[in-house]
Amino acid sequence: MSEINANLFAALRHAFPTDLDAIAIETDSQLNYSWRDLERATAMLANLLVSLDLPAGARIAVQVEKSVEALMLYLATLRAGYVFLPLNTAYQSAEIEYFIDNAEPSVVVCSGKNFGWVSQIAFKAGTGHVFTLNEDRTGTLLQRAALCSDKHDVASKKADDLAAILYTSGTTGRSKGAMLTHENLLSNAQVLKTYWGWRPGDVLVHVLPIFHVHGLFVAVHGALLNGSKMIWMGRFDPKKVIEKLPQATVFMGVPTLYVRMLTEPGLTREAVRNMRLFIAGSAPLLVETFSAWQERTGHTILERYGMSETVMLTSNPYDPNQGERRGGTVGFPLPGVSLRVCDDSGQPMPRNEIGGIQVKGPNVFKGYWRMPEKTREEFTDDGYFKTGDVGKIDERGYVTIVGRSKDLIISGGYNVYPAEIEGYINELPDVAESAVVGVPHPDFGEVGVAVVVSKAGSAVQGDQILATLKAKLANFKIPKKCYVVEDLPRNTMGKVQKNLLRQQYQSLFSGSAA
Ligand code: MLC
Ligand code: AMP
Repeated sequence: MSEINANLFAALRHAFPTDLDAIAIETDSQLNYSWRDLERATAMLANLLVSLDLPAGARIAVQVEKSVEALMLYLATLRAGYVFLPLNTAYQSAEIEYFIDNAEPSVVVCSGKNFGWVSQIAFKAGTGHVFTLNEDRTGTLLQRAALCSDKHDVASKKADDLAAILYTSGTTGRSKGAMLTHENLLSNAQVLKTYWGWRPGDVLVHVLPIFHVHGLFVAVHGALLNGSKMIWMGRFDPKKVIEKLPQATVFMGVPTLYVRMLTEPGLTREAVRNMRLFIAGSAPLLVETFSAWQERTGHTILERYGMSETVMLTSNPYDPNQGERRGGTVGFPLPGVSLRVCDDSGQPMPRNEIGGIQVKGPNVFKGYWRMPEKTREEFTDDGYFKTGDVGKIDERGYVTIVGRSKDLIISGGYNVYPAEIEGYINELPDVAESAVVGVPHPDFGEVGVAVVVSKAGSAVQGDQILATLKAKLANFKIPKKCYVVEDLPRNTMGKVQKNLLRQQYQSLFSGSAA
């Protein structure tokens, strides 16, 4: 009996509509891509990868601006059976060097403007091939792929084979690569297709970056598995999104996108008349935003919760028969996901009591890349993954996230780990020590503030520290303010009391009372 090919691409390809000449992707620069274009271009790119004679399980690391061709490269990597490693375009050389050294990709694809420094890092790390891919469809990747055949048999994969590695920063030490399998991604996409009621005729407005779970997996797989057209935007512009909404039915965004769209007078009931579903996630959606959206548009945002290691875990119901969408909650565990709330000793907590969220299911990742110890630490003996999120489950089964045990700031949907930023600040010659805390922000939800103690005799200013950091780190990680102080508040054990700093700076941007 021949085994079924568990390659995620095979399932996505199977869902292409019969009419391959129909439009699959329409871009904001007026380019249309048919399903046949997707089929042919992913075959050519897959054939290019195959021609490189890469080892099994080879990683293809990609740091390029958002484009349909970048999406095709993702799909081609799956198709050829290799492992996709997307990298945030904001990452700078020290960050990229770490990822490349750690993941040892066989292929690196970068923007032409970064080829000099990226290729230097890659070749030093032993990468065999560095290609370029630019937003305007130029670069060596497409030049080489153009010479390849447009026929390709989808590589055979087992459910447990790796499809992607997503780096997530750590509370201590360096980033960890979450290893996601074909089964993790496909099972989650299939569950969401049913749970969110994807139907014929749906059209998705795609505005998120495609180097994280939200834009790359949740949004893209959702549309492709439904054979749905995507209206593809290179970057988020609230006015342009609102203009496109009448031609769409589904929108996905981080809370900041909803906050920004609400500032637009063009967001009216008329503009959303054809919309079926607005989905939010990646960061807490304020009840205030949830209610304002409901009032303005008549639509109730569906909030869901997930993470790089697990793809999607919970969702507010789509079907009103299953319950209403409740602002401030992330809904119910998705079908197939077991979710429990435990105390510090690992004992499950009664309903409504707050504890650590642990999860299990076919969507939960295989482990951290080359970090068996770290992987073991993050799983319980009975196989639950400790999310690091703190929450509760109410008597009706709705999950609410109330905080995080991990020291993490989520800013505009991007994760920023204070430990990483403090590490960079503490390395500066004028700095004795530092603490970075998250404070409320009206646009980004939360942003970092750095509090620094300088070395004796130094007159270093906060702005100078931020300027130095800017040259080293991704821009979204840069604290929005930096204060130089005499000393940091400590408890009797000598531990910095970040809660006091958070309180002190709480109203810096929000204007709310401390
Ligand atoms: C940009 N800036 C940010 C920022 N984004 N600062 C803090 N947090 C952010 N998220 C800063 C830049 O550093 C820059 O500062 C200034 O804002 C303008 O930069 P920009 O690039 O022009 O910003 P903009 O295009 O407006 O981007 C904002 C945004 C973007 C909200 C559109 O951040 C975004 O796309 N966020 C989505 C992230 C996402 O997809 N998350 C999903 C993760 S998956 P300066 O000083 O340099 O001018 C996940 C799992 C799950 O979490 O459950 O989904
Ligand atoms: P990432 O590592 O980038 O995948 O981020 C995952 C983290 O984002 C989770 O562990 C949560 O802390 C947070 N997150 C995702 N969705 C939500 C949500 N709807 N509400 C609150 N936090 C969320």
